[in-house]
Amino acid sequence: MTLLDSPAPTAPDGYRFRTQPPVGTPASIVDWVEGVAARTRPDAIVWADGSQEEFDALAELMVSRGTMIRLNPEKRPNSYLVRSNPADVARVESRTFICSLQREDAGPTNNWVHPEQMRDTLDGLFDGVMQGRTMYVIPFSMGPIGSPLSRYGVQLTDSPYVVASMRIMTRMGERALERITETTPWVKAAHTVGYPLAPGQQDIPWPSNELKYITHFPESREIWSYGSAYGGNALLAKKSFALRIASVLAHDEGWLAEHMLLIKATNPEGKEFHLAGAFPSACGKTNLAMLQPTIPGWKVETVGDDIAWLGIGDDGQLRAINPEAGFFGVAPGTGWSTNAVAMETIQSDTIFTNVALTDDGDVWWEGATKEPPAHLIDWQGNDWTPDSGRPAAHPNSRFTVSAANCPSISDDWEDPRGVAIDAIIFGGRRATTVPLVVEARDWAHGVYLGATVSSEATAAAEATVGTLRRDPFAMAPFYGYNAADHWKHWLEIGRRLRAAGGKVPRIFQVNWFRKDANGKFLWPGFGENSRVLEWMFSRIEGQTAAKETPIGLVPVDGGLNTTGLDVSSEALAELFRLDTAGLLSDAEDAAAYFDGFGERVPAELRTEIAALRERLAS
Ligand code: O2Y
Ligand code: MN
Repeated sequence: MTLLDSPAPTAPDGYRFRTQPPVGTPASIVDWVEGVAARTRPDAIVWADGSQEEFDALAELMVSRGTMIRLNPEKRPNSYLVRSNPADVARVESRTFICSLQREDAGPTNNWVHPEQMRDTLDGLFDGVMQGRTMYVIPFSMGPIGSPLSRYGVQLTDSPYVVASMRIMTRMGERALERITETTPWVKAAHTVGYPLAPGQQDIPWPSNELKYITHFPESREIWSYGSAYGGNALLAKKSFALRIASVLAHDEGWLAEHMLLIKATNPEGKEFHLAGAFPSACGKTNLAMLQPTIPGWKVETVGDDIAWLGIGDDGQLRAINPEAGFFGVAPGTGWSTNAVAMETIQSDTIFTNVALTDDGDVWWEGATKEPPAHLIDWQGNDWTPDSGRPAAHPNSRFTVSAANCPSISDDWEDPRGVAIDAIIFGGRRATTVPLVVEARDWAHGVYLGATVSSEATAAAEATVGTLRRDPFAMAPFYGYNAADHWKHWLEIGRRLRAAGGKVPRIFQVNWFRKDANGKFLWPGFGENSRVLEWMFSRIEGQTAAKETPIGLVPVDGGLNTTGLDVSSEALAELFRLDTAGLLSDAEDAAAYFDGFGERVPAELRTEIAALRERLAS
């Protein structure tokens, strides 16, 4: 098929999708679209323009196919519920591949297949895979349109759900395409649900394939995804582009693509601080991104909830943008008492995936309210009551919503220059050993803290819940290259920041999840985490002394603001107790983890471990 004979797909209400490339579309894009169409043989091609009318027509189409349920407009205006195939509910790390020319360039955190071998496999899988379907062309910008820090991509997909989600998660369509000229670099991202339709074959609400491949070609900056329509597997702008491919671009071009939230905190005197924070999946990242401080006079606003691109600005400062335009947040656990900002954000204009449906056409999930409704339709479409003995919503069920809907969105969240970063934090989920907060001794120590992030697994990752895994920089599932080279890159960025003469961000480690001997959390978390932010910013301002310990700087006695806090002095002491044996064993575990990266581990990080062990031993 050529683009010129692409028929118009049927759309409800007489809406006419755009079936031809807009005038001025670079030939490189048209040629690529033609090439993929020739291989995948869709029935039609649609050039997504990103308009509200197009979104509404797609939603209508999906409602008519049973893919989407329109929620009660009085309860949840312009919002939809989607139920995925129960075998397609999360990112699949075991099926995610980095296909660099050299295995060592992918490193031990990644599945690796030689690009030629993977291309052979994909050739077979993509042959005719879009028959009976429409292929949508989605030009998109990661980052505010026109920002020098933004980058561009074009995703092809046969999933209207992906198109609708990409409209929320990115700046896509006409406004992005206008920015791509013949000389603009752009990333190729091809996606299929892997479920072609024979002539006359009835479609199903969530087409997907048991076999899945989420593949990345770092040298040619390409992404090919097969078999899943869910989240990170299918919305290729997010983890695949903004982290895996962007981490390679960033390494080559001298910036950072990180799995980090971005917030602005304002103190009672009106001074603003910007913070970037890396947290493994399911470590309270969205809650921190939307934190409501409990301490008087403080304000926290959201710049980004998941990904940050950071570079050294003309002013010598580390500056960051949120490359995304929306949130793809975990629903369970999000409630008025835990994250009221998120609850307000998703009152309208939201796509919910795999949550439960209430009898009055609204949505519910575990933690949305204290008491569950007496009856629901669960995420698989079955009747559910509180005594059903199973969750009503899938643990990895999601809301997809525009960041602009967020009441705590910061006025500078789309600043094309990025926000100037004052502090970087590395979080994890550790029941023991890791204190509530530690300030790094210097940049290299901070990089060590980043490289040794660890967390106990939860639902978003494919691991047994509770097992500990090292998750350097919270990037383990998202590296597009060898993680050890990333640590080296961070050390280099530190050197360049010092040379640039701007302020060098301070680095901190936090752990909200330490437990007592009875398994009870020692720290209340949520809004009370503002106390930890307050301590960090008073450190940056030089207003608070800190206590030197073998693992870094911690608050002096009374240094953390505990006024009005319901935490016993014993619990506070335990939150900062240095368990020397545990810390030594942790350092040994980190050294063994580094050994898996062989010679690529920067010497500075080996030195950090040796110095840490020495300090702990003495
Ligand atoms: O399961 C998925 O496909 C989504 S995973 C995800 C989504 C939003 C933000 N972060 C994550 C993550 O796993 O880090
Ligand atoms: Mn994430």
